[in-house]
Amino acid sequence: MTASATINLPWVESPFFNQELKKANLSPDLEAQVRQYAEDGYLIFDPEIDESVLNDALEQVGPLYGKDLRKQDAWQTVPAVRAIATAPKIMAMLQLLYHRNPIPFQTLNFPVGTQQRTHSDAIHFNSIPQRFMCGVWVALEDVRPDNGPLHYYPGSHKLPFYDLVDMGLKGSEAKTVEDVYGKTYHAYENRLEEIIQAQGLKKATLNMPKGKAIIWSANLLHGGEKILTPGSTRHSQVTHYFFENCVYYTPLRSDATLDKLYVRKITNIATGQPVENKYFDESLRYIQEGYAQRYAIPNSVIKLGSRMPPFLIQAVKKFLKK
Ligand SMILES: O=C(O)CCC(=O)C(=O)O
Repeated sequence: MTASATINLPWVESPFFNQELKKANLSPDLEAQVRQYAEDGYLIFDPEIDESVLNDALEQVGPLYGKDLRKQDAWQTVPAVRAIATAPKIMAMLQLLYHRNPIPFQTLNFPVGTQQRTHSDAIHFNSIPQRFMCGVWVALEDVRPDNGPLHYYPGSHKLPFYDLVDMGLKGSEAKTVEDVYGKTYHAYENRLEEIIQAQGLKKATLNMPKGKAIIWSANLLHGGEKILTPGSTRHSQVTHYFFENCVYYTPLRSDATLDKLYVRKITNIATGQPVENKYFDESLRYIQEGYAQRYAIPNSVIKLGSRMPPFLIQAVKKFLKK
């Protein structure tokens, strides 16, 4: 369900948000939370995850890091990571904030602060219609000013989504993953820093006790602060969510305006099932992850079709739509 028949955006990002909120009839607490998310682009809350689940995630992901300082998709083997990604309070809050079913599709676990430069997640993961994406970051230990807290720019989600083309960068040019996350991404980070300075945006940092969570919206600018105490840990888990009934793609590898869309094939962590890319409720059957190529009827079959009786053509069309 979208916020209004005239806008195809999450209701918290819609020009009709104030009217919609009045009609929503929420309790004062929930109303304040939804309003804060709409205005600031983030929400800090208690997802009420059992301490034993947090500890299991912390302990069981530990050996999986190897030499790396992050572990992607540990949910596949560690039930506690999956339990955090699908925690009922988180899922319910996301359902309320987006009015669509949330789809957790990627987990990242970190043993230390990431010191990541400021970015918008929408450059990594975007949806059509846009902004149906968010991140939920859960502290697996207390976060202090010295162990690399998260930083974010309240209200920055209201900036336009600066796609690569807006930054003078060409997404489909990068040929290798190294090019994408090296050359292209660094140029993006540099240009975003200039935008932040030019706009005079104010940064906030997040010192947070173990177990608390922050939801950030797709376009909220955020990153990781410097680690001031060398060797300190800062265990955390980020889960990225899309929402149902969208096309999912990677802007960092796309020139979307030129029909060069790098589509994602995602798995719903909650069900373990693949999720269909959909455009206005119609399933788009992409062949594989990568530049959009949909299953199409080959020319030879079209030629053959001209000699087929109409009932057979209808039957084939019906079959292809399945
Ligand atoms: O945990 C952090 O320091 C930053 C994480 C982050 O920026 C992200 O996952 O998008």
